Amino acid sequence: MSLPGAPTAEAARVVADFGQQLMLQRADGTRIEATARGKRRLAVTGDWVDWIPTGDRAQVTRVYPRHNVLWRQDDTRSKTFAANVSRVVVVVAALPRLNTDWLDRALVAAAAAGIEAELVVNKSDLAAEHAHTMQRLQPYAAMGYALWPMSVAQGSGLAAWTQHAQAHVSLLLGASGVGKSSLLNQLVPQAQAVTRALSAGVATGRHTTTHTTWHWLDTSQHGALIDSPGFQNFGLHHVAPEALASLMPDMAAHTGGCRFYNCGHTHEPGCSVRAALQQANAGLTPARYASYCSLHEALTHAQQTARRGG
Ligand SMILES: Nc1nc2c(ncn2[C@@H]2O[C@H](COP(=O)(O)OP(=O)(O)OP(=O)(O)O)[C@@H](O)[C@H]2O)c(=O)[nH]1
Ligand SMILES: [Mg+2]
Ligand SMILES: [Zn+2]
Repeated sequence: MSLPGAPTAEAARVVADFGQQLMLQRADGTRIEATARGKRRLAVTGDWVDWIPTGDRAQVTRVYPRHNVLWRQDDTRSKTFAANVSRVVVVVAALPRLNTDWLDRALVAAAAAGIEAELVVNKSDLAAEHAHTMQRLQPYAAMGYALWPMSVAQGSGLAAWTQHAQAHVSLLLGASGVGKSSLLNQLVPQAQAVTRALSAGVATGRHTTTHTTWHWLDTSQHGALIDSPGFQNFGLHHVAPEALASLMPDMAAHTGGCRFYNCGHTHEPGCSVRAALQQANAGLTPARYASYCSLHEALTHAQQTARRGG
């Protein structure tokens, strides 16, 4: 991957992010623990950084410009997931049940970051629930997202995705318990990521994975998987409501003919999106349109709150 402001030979890649502490991997493959202070704290998994030795540790002195960065932002907090990835792999599963509001937000965040997204649909061994989930995901396939049904536990459907993943730096993103770390362990057994039965996680309200970590898929170090902790609330306050329709492919397909150039597609007369809703084959489902409207309202509210100064 070529970089803007190409890193020097001594630059290192952040391969794990523990908050103040980072793990860096140098060009020769060796790893060194690093401390990030002040603004350097902004370094996250996937970043290229410059560093200086301080005893047997490193201190980050510079974070290189990023190709891309995925993050979420709510009222009070912003959370950066990872930088310089080539794919966001949204992992969903037969269980826990698919939350389409969460999914829509994840896909919008990826689009806003300019990163292609695809969906792994895990736990096909839970046949009835999986079939139902695949059915609910059909609109997403129709709007162009690749769906990868599989059972990580049983190994079915894994081979094709594994081959495809070799060419990418994939950020695994998903709710707690969908099987992100299980998938990582299948492809990179030496990762030995901790996984945990759903009931245990739900009962304690904790997520099994607590840090975002980078794992090479092979010794040639082309492809990588980035495992991340599951979470529930996907704030999108960094996305302007006016940009939202362009970040949802099934909405964007119909925005060209609106009467007003700044149509919000919620109530305006002469709206070509709402006209498309009346057509059976337009590819925009009432559920996705409702999702757009509720997101649009939430983002408008967030924008107004920010303008009023919080
Ligand atoms: N039935 C079934 N269970 C699976 C499959 N893949 C993973 N699991 C189970 O799902 C549970 C959660 O898996 P994890 O890999 O820990 O989930 P995670 O997405 O990493 O969760 P967090 O780290 O909390 O975000 C574990 O008990 C796994 O054994 C599958 O294909 N089928
Ligand atoms: Mg995990
Ligand atoms: Zn419109």
